[in-house]
Amino acid sequence: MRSSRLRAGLALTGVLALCACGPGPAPAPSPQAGPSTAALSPSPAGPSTAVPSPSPAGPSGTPASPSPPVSVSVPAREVPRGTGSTLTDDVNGDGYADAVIVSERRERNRFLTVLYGSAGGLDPERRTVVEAGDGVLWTSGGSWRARRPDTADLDGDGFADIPVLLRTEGDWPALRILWGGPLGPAEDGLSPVVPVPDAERVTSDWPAAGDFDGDGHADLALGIPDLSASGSDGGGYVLLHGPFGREGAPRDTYVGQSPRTWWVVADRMAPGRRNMLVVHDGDDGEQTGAVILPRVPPAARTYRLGPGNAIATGDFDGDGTVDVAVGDDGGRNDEPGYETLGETGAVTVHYGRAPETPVVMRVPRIRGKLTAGDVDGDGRDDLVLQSGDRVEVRTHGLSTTRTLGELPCPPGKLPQFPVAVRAGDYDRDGRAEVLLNCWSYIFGPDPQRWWMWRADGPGVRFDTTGF
Ligand SMILES: [Ca+2]
Ligand SMILES: [Ca+2]
Ligand SMILES: [Ca+2]
Ligand SMILES: [Ca+2]
Repeated sequence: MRSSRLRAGLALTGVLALCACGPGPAPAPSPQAGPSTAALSPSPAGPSTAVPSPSPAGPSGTPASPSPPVSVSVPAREVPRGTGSTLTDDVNGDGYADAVIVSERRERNRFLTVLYGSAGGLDPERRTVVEAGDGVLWTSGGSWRARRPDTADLDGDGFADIPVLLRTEGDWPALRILWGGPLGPAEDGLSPVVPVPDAERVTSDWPAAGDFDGDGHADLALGIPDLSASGSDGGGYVLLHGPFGREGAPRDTYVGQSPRTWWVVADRMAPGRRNMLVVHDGDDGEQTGAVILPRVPPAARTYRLGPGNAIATGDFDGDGTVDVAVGDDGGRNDEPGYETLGETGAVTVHYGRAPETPVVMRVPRIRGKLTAGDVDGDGRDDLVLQSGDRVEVRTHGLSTTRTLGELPCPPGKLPQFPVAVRAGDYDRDGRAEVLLNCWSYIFGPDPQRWWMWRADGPGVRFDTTGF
C-alpha cells in the first residue's frame, strides 16, 4: 500500500499529519483488494521494512552524501547484437522492441530482466538479467510501477535506457540509469546517481519517460509526493530534460506544482510528438483522482480525472489523439465502509478529442492495473484489464470483450492471480503481445510464472527458474 511509502516520506521530513489514516496500523487487506495494496504486509526483504534513516539534504535538496557506486552483474545469453534504432524500448538497438520486467526471488534481491524481441517474438532464453549487488530495486513493498519500468533513449546513442530506482544500504532510493547498448545492459552500464531536486522526497516512485518539451530528446518525470492531507504543501512533479550525460546529469530540470500528487504517468513516446503527463493523487488505499496535463509545464487546459488508481494511455478510438483510461484497481482503505468506499467498478475513458466528456465502461469486479496495446493490429489500442478472476481485452474501439483464456497460477501459500504487466509489438508484425504474470499480495511467488499472450496464435509460458 502506498501509505507505507508516504509514511516513510513523512518520517523523513518530520511532517506528522497524514490524511485519513488515523494513528493505527497500516490498513488491513480487503478481500477484493487489488495490486495497489501490495504492501499490506511488508515484504520480508523489501525496502519498506528497512526505511533508511534520513541524511541531511543540502539547500538544493540533493543528498548531502552521494550514494556509493553500484556494480551490476549481468548474465546474458543469446542477445542479438544491434547497431542502434529509434524505438524507445529497443535496449540492444536491433530494431525490435524489448520487454523489461522485474521479478522477485526469495533468496535474492529483485532483479530486472530484458527479454529481447525478434522476428519470432520474445523468447525467454534470449535475455539479460541485471542484479545490482547489494542494491535493491525499490518497490516500496510492491509498487506496481516498478514492475514495468519505462524505457527511453536518454543519452541519444540509439539504444534505449532503463531508469531505475535503486536503494543501497543506508541510503534513500536513488535514481540511476541502466544504459542500453549493442548487447543490452553491460556490467559497467549503471550510471551514478542522477541529481534530482529534493531527491529524498522525489525519488519515492519510478519515473515516467516522455518527450515533454518536444525537442526530440527523451525526458523523465517524477512525482513530488504531497505530504499534507489537504493537498496544500506544494506537491507536484519534476521534469528532468534530456539528453542525459553518462554521469547521469540531465540537461536541465523543471519543478512543477500540482497539489495532492504522489505519482506520475506519461503516454507512450512517438516521434515528433510531445508527451503529456498524468499527475495522480495520493491515496490511503482507496481510489483517488488525477489531473491530465496535456502540456508540461502547463500551457493549456488541464483536465481533472475521477477516482481510479489504474491508468493506461493509448489511442483507443484510432483518431490519432491520446486517450486516457482510468480504472478502479480494487484497492480500498480501512475506514468504515471500506468495502465500497471509493469503489467505481468501472473504467472511464477520457478521449483526446473530448476529454471533458468521458465514457464509462462498467466492469464487474474490476481489479488490478490496466495495460494498453494494439493486440489485433487494427490501428486502435486495446485495453487489457482484470474482471474478477478473468483477464480480458477490450478491442475494436473498446467495444468488444475477449478473454485471454486459461492462465493457471501454481498453487502457493498465498492466492495468486494472473495480471497483465505490459504489452508491445516485440515481433514487429503490427500486433502487440501481452506479458502477464502470476501475482500475489506480498513477496513472490517464487519462481514467478509468466505468459506471453498473442491475439493470433499460441502463447508462451515460462517461469523465472534459472534466470
Ligand atoms: Ca531489441
Ligand atoms: Ca541510450
Ligand atoms: Ca525533451
Ligand atoms: Ca486494436
